[in-house]
Amino acid sequence: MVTLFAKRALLAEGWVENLRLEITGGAVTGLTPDSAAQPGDTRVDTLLPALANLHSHAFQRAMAGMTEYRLAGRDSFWTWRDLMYRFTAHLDPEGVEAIAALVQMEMLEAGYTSVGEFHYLHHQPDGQPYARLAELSDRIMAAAATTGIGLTHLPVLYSYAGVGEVPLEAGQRRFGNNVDRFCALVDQARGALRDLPGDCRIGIAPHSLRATSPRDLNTVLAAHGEGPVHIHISEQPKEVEEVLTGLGARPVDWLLDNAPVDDRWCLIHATHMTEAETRAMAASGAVAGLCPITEANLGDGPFNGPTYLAAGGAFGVGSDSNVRISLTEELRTLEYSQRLRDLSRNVLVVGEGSVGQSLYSGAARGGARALGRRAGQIALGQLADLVAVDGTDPALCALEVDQLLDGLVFAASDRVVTDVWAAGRHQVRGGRHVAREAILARYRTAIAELLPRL
Ligand code: NGQ
Ligand code: ZN
Repeated sequence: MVTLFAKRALLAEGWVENLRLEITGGAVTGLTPDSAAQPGDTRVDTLLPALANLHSHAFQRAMAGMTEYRLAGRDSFWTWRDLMYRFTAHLDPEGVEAIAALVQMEMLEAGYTSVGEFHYLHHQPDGQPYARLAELSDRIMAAAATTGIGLTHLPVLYSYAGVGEVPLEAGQRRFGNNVDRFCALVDQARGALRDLPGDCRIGIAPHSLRATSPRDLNTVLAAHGEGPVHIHISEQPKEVEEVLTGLGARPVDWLLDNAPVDDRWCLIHATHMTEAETRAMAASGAVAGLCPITEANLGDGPFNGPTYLAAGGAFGVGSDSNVRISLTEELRTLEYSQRLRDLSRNVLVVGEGSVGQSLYSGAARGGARALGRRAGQIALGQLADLVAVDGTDPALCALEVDQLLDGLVFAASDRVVTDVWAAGRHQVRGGRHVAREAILARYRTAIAELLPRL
């Protein structure tokens, strides 16, 4: 058993002081507010439920900063995607693992304790499977074993280049599987997952309505009756047009009418929705997987937050392209996208209240649900997904306790994070990951080998 003592903590029922917390088998097994610290307790200042990072493509971390050069008249999400495809052609298994370990470490240091890895880089550059079909899933899991992050591994079904079963482009060959090979890959990955701690999970991710067909979608859903289901949806206007033309309805409308969307589901982006789609999605129980930094970086557009929250919709956040890993910035960018659109302030809260609290607690609960983790709040029986922040930091020290999350989201940087426990694994201490030097060294070596190939 591990014990912590926090000067203050945000429990499911609200803020408490002088909390002793016990962790057994990765879960919270004791909570005693108004106590005294005891010898052997790990002491922290302010303890919060840690967030899940519900959407990541780990490998894209290594191309951060390589796609911000304007080529006259032609830059868009789609030209970014071409550059990204070109980059993937040079990655080998060792590089994939080294990059994934780096980005998972950065996530932990930012205060995330789990990640939904939306994994579609499956095969060799020419499209041939590796000797072991799930080789690159193994590499993501090996990275998770190194970093201690709570992994929800989401192998991706990516079969087509567009609605109507358009054949894959050359740059997409590494992603491609038909349904049978996809199911074999998921089975292999599920086997490998047994070597990871028991909080790690597997789900499935039909990539998008562009990259799957209605029939294939049905088949994989029938074959995988439990666990998270993630899908990209309505990120770009051109995608909405393509689905409207090809399938006869807007993407969210089509999905809600043709798939059993419920609280197992996470709809990534869901940027371009009508009011009716927004309300219907909120009512479905699915989690909106919002990726505000990436959505800003790629020029996607703002989420329809006010309608969605008013309709009781669940949401969480993800770092997607991993161009930058920052939990505070992710949440702040989400709110600022709404303010800039609406020429307003304090948008993402229903009725009255703290925006920081609404964003942080909402993303904690929704993110955990999307990743199939029993987490999202500090309560008995929940996983010990915990983050400690330094309330004496200049960005926070002037604030009342009920303003702390506003300070965290709008005024602080991730440097205020001191300690992180992922299902009880104490992976960040004094703001640094416990294996930081080794992970960095391996990343630098992998990048040195990769750069001459680019
Ligand atoms: C992805 N990224 O899966 O990494 C996609 C690009 C695609 C975003 N949608 C690939 N942000 O859409 O086919
Ligand atoms: Zn994505």
